[in-house]
Amino acid sequence: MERTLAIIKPDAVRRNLAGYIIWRLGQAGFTVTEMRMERLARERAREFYLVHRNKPFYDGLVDFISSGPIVVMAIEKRNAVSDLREFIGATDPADAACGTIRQEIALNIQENSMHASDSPENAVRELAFFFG
Ligand code: 3AN
Repeated sequence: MERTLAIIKPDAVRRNLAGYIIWRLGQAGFTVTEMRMERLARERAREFYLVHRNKPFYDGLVDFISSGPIVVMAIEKRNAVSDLREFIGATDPADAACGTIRQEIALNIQENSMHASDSPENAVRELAFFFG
């Protein structure tokens, strides 16, 4: 079993899609072992996305992720990291494969509905960030 971090982003929570996403996760064989709704303070958001601090979209990303409640989840499955990345789809919903969450519900490259850790190392770091 592998663990990873998933976040339902503000655009999806705002549109009342959190329950649907959690249901889809269960159907796809992911187990949610911890879950919490919270609103990220800007400083926490800056820290979470620190790897992107030099990107042109950094400030917009921090504003967006702290703009409303998010749902943070610890997810468990065999190959959880890569399987969850596949489940959510490409960053830009225009490029996301059919049947992925982002293809189905994301609004644009920024408001893209879900986050998932992109490597086992980042999963460990991000799980510690939210769940200690
Ligand atoms: P992913 O979430 O697919 O791992 P990253 O790590 O490249 O994508 O980017 C982190 C987040 O930054 C994305 N989920 C998205 O919200 C935002 N982002 C990435 N690229 C852009 C962009 N070109 N314009 C605006 N926001 C972006």
